[in-house]
Amino acid sequence: MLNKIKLWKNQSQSSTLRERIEDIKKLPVPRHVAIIMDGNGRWAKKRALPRIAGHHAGMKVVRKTTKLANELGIEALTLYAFSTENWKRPKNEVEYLMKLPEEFLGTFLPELIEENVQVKMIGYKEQLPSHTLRAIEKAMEDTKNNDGMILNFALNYGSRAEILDAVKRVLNDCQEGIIDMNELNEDSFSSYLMTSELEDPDLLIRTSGEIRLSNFMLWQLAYTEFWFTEVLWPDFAEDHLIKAIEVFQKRQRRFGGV
Ligand code: V0D
Repeated sequence: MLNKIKLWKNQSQSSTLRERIEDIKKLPVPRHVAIIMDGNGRWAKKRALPRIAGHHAGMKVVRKTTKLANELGIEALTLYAFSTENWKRPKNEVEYLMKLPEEFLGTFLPELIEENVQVKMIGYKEQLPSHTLRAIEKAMEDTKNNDGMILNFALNYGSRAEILDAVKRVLNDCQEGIIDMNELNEDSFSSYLMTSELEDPDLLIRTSGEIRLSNFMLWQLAYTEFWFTEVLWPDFAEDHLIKAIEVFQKRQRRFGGV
């Protein structure tokens, strides 16, 4: 028995990525995966590079992750790209970050269209530089008829502010007689959040060894499985997303029966 287990383990470890992808696709995959892409600054520091070099490397990983998620049949991928807290960073770093959507889309939008991906965004658009917003809105427009994976960027997003705004709009709708207070429940409240068109995430991934939510999707993550890794975002590779989903599927097999 011990031998058998050992043999099986060895085989599984020597499986190619291709084989592991095919195995994952035989079982239900998480429909919505959310990722807190942390560790770009630390990655750069380790290499004595400026922080922006870490952000640029991280952007390339966004592309690779999108491609694999799409191939695995994941229906929605939400990426936390910029929080409402990130404005406190040095001005030149923020300016650089705000150019990344244009650079990303300038390079990859044709491929995303080709792959039937729909680009979406959650977060407060008002404070974004107009050049950033323009690029994102063009991408949303150019991909709005696609019906494949949703690639949802959380940009200038904060969850407590999102919930408070939802509460204010609910109160306003009550006052105006648009809804009755007694009709308000978890489902109808969800429709006031920025994620109204999305299902709640099934799996949350956070890189870089921090074990906290940092004001990300507090309402939406109530029943979500969490997977944390020490890996820094620019080092996040196919192998890590595959591992996270393998763990997710094992947990589902263990607890899904009830
Ligand atoms: C830096 C790691 C892609 C996290 C990934 C403005 C921090 C690379 C986008 C992007 C960022 C956003 C919207 C869109 C297309 C692409 C992005 C930001 C930061 C913040 F429609 N990467 N990326 N946006 N980084």
